[in-house]
Amino acid sequence: MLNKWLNGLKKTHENILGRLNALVKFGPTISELFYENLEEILVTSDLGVKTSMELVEQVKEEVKKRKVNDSKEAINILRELIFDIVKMNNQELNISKEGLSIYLFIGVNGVGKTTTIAKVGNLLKKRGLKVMFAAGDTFRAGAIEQLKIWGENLQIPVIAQKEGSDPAAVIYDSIEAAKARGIDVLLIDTAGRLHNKKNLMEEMKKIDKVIQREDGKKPEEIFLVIDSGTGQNALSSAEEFIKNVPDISGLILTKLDGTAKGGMTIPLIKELQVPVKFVCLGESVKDIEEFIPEKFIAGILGEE
Ligand SMILES: Nc1nc2c(ncn2[C@@H]2O[C@H](COP(=O)(O)OP(=O)(O)O)[C@@H](O)[C@H]2O)c(=O)[nH]1
Ligand SMILES: [Mg+2]
Repeated sequence: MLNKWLNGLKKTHENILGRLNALVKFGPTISELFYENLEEILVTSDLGVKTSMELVEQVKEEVKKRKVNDSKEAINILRELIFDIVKMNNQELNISKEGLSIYLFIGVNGVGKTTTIAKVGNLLKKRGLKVMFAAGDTFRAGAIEQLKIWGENLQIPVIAQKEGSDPAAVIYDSIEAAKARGIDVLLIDTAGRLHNKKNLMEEMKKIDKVIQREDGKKPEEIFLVIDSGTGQNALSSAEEFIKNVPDISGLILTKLDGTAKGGMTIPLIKELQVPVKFVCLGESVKDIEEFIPEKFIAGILGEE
């Protein structure tokens, strides 16, 4: 299980831990240069300027307090401080005790929404839940087809209409069908285009209205799917989304396997106050993990 994390986060691990180890080798005792280099490593590992500076300041304080002068010790302190940030994350899924739960997936085109729906659907099905997909991204024919193929492979029913049809109508259909068939979790794909904010908000309002009317409550989860490869840009993009869709309940980070920028997870958790619920560590349907802080830390900073 930990192997999956180590493999999936290999590039980030090599980027951060590789350079931290080199730093310790280069100067076994703590100096001003050590802190400068440390900050540089954190910033260029996509922890963001703000979080990096704060972390270095905290390391300095702790080093003083604990009367440490070994740079290896300082790195251990850094590890504790990073763990303090990520352990605030609560990855538990919201699921209604009775009746239908609705999970809505939003995010920029190409980040991995449709693939992630397949992964989460498969995971929930394995846990014994009855799941269904709704092809709410009616903007591209490819997206509908892609979800149908996943549905066939995973033997999960898919509710879809033609390309260009109204997403709200597909969602309406899917809620009706899910209720009729006693489905536990309905996973809804969306086009979620951010490059046109007004469009996104209008679409979200419409979707929200249909769900409220048909299901009588808010979705149990609104997941913002984020491509980890976008590094620091992901933070500002996520902030935009949250401003426009304040009910976002969880983040899902995709493509961590393909990037050295996994450090972005840390400022994301710290700044957004929205938990990371899942991380995706590859393209196959099994490459998804609940975000477990201990495993994430071991994945990027190695096992203690
Ligand atoms: N390596 C890797 N590729 C991924 C991951 N998640 C999605 N992809 C790929 O990213 C591409 C876009 O995914 P898709 O689900 O169509 O994105 P959408 O437009 O947001 O629905 C596809 O080629 C996926 O196979 C992941 O965790 N790791
Ligand atoms: Mg899609």
